[in-house]
Amino acid sequence: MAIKFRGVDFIEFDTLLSGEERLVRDTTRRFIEDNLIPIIEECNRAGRFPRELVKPMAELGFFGATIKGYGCAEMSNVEYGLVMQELERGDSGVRSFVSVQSALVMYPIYAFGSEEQKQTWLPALQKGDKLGCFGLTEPDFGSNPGGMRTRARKSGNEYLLNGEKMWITSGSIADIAIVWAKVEEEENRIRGFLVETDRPGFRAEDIHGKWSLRASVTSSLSLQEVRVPAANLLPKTDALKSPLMCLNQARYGIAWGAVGAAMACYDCALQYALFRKQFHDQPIASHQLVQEKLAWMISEISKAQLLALQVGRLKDQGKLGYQHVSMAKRNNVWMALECARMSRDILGANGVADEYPIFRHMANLESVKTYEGTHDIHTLIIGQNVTGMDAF
Ligand code: TGC
Ligand code: FAD
Repeated sequence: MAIKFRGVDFIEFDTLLSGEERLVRDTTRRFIEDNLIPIIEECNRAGRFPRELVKPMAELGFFGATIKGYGCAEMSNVEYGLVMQELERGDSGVRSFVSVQSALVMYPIYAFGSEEQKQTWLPALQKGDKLGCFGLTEPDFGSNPGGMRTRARKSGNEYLLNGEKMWITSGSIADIAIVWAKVEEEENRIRGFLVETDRPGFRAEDIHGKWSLRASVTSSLSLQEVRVPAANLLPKTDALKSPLMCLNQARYGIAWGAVGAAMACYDCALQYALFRKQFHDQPIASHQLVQEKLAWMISEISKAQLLALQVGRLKDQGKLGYQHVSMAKRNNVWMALECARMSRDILGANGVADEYPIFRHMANLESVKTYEGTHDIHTLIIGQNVTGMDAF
């Protein structure tokens, strides 16, 4: 049974959006319907990133969409959020790719880079001519990136970088890596570096055997005496706060993206329940317990839409705190994962087959729950904000 996505709007959410916002959302939805949905199950089976979509996505302005100038689309944050929602309705791995390129590579260059660095990299990254990755996590430091071991040592007019990064999205396909390292000459203060991936001593190796985000490239990075010019230091980076500021951008996109994954699962489960008959020749949608699941999902999706929109409006007004982003990422990813599990249940045995998108979304969302700050780390960020007490 072919299931087409019809959008999910129980509470007239669309009336809260401007015409321009709806246009951006609908354009992205069509792009995903026409270009990603037909190939995503094959990509997922093969563990293949659909690289052929990079250029078309660049042309639609998805990369660095909220950046002013440098050829970027200059979308509002709400428009960008709606793009992320539609991308993740297709697949979390493709949304991840765009998140990394935009929020974790272009944003730090824009926010912390010199004018020369911006001119060199932003237009090329926007066009998809160059791809980027973001190296913060290390084998022994995930939730606690402040403990990182990667070091930069000044040597004349260069820095020498040494260290290992782990679980890096787009690592082996990147032309440029944003690498976070402690600078020995600055009392081990964390700074960001632009590292061209063809420099001697830089190696990226893919992590295989993932059950999740199979359409996304995930790699480990090794840096051994990698020399970069001093001009590759991102000059305005200053301690752990700088990479955490990048994470806010990406977490914001995930809060919207998760709504898209939940919508995909709910819509598929609803259509299936209306069509599948069990007992007395009645559709399973007529049973109370199935309706309870559908009612839970549509309620939670509606609340998550409102949370994402409010966070987006605050961001557009310059009033967003990182605790707000944590709440939206934590709630919406949890909600999406619960929707995926309930939807899988409604499909019975068919729920485990990749003829339907649900299991893929469910497996993807397990990573989304972990990366960009685990669910529990966001609990602690919110807890710290409301109590003033650090429980990390
Ligand atoms: P802590 O002492 O709390 O904070 C250090 C300074 O930073 C400030 N701060 C933030 N600033 C901006 N945005 C945030 N989100 C911030 N969180 C904290 C803080 O106020 C402080 O400022 P100041 O002026 O007092 O110095 O730092 P901590 O070492 O105790 O760590 C706090 C903690 C645990 C919340 C943080 O380390 C954390 O968020 N850990 C999670 C790590 C994480 O999310 N890693 C993600 C890696 S990238 C990734 O997963 C990409 S996935 C691909 C995709 O997106 O699709
Ligand atoms: P850990 O930090 O070891 O946590 C393990 C468990 O312990 C979790 O349940 C956690 O919540 C819990 N825990 C940890 N500390 C505490 C505490 N103080 N109190 C209570 N519970 C705690 N990183 C990048 O830098 N760049 C990327 O592009 C990137 N892409 C990724 C792509 C994928 C597919 C995945 C899976 C991860 C990616 N990551 C990336 C890494 C990701 O950010 C980390 O996995 C994440 O931050 C968690 O770190 P960890 O896996 O080391 O888990």
